[in-house]
Amino acid sequence: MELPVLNSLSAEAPPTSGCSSHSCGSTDDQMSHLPEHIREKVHNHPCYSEQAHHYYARMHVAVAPACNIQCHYCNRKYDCANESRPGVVSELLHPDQAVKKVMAVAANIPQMTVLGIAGPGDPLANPERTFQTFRELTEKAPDIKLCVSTNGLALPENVEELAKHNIDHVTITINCVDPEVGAKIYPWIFWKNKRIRGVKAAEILIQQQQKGLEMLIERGILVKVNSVLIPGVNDEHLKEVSKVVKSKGAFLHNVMPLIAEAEHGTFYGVMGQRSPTPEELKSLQDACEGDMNMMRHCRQCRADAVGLLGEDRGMEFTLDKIEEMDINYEEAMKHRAIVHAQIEADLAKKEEEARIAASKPKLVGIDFGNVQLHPKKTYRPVLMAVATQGGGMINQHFGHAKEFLVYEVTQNGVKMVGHRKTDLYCAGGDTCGDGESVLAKIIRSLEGCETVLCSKIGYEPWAELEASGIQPNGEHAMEPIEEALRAVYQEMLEAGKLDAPREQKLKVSAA
Ligand code: CLF
Ligand code: SF4
Repeated sequence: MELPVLNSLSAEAPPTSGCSSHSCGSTDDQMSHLPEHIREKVHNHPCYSEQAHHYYARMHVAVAPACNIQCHYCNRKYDCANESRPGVVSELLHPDQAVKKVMAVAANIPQMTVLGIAGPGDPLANPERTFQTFRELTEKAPDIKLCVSTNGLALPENVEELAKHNIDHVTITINCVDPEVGAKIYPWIFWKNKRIRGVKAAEILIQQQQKGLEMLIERGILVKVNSVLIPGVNDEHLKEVSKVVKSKGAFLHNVMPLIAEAEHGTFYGVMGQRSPTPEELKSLQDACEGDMNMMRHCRQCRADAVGLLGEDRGMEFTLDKIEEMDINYEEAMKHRAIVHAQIEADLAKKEEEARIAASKPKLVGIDFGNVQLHPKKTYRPVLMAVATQGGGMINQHFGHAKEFLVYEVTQNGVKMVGHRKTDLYCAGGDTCGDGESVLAKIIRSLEGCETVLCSKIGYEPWAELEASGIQPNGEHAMEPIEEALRAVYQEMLEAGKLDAPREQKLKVSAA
């Protein structure tokens, strides 16, 4: 059968449907407009709700070694780049080992709500192993949500089976809807026992992805679309992808930066294809946001990640350690239910406080106290970095942070826009062998941010940050992140710092 050309999908797209919020799950407010049945599905999923990612954890089990396509950004000795940062999967698991591991993690990390299968290959290219794992977990750990991430090639034939296992969340990696673009990303696919190359391969893959997406939506399964932003290949095209998947009812779009290093041995890495800058990523996410709910808190997890997004506790749960654990899952479930109820009570309290604050009359979106605002004036947005260990609080020492969350604060409110990974300052301080100190690298990673909030910071990094035009701030230790950021924005406003564009550019002086 001849396959339709899919590069004009948006012209034929049906009217848009689904959630109209710009950033689902970003704040209490953005969650509150969702219909109850959707809210129920996303409120404790750390990837589908930005708020939940501060409180709830996920884990992946690496049960799926094979893949049915080749992406130019993947080397299968490493984790699946759909859903992971490069790094060898520590242990490939059989389904029974995976089930044991999930129960051990869920008993020891009661905040764990979601089990995802995301590699190291494609879960649906390994359907027996994937579905055996889901089947056993549905029976033995019924309080855990199941999640899967796929390239979509084998999706249509597996949709029924996914629905049977009560899987509410599916991620499809869709990097293009135009086969000409696809041919630059996928050298081949394995389809009906044959290797197919070039535009034809991309055409089949796109058709399968779109068909799978439609079938999942028809069955009420929430779909998140991941796209890898590859500068010069699909950067402009991803706006079209966003429009198309939204028009079909996808819930969330997650545009992730390409990771391409020569040492990973990927085609792009070896060919010197560059990754996007944080500014390029944010600008594309902003452009797509008009059409779609955007995910901005993705950490490109390993295929065997364990813990809150951004942390990896996998080494606490290696097979030999699990063997020694004595797990009573009945008891663990009771404890998990208590912990979840506490988190929900805290979140409900925050939601109520936000609702009361929002109902108070004010000139603009945030409380500016006694500051007189010019009614027609727009005050500039400010990027602020935060060191946190979770719980939605500013609760991490600058020197202990392996990543900083980045928020954009405007007169209309606070929005998480990304994160920046760093080297650990306290573990180093010496040069990294390339003439640049760890501190200088951290400062460079914070480019664009005007302030960094943390629970504590030493004298040396304080001075270097200040000299580089980034204001360190330890005054809001142990405060909720959004409240603290609003307070800092208000201080800047009162000091008249938001009237003119930011003049100071980053000057990294620490060498
Ligand atoms: Fe895993 Fe993916 Fe499910 Fe989340 S991860 S299968 S939806 S449970 Fe989440 Fe990790 Fe980003 Fe994936 S932060 S890479 S989006
Ligand atoms: Fe690698 Fe995932 Fe692409 Fe398969 S789908 S080639 S595992 S990145």
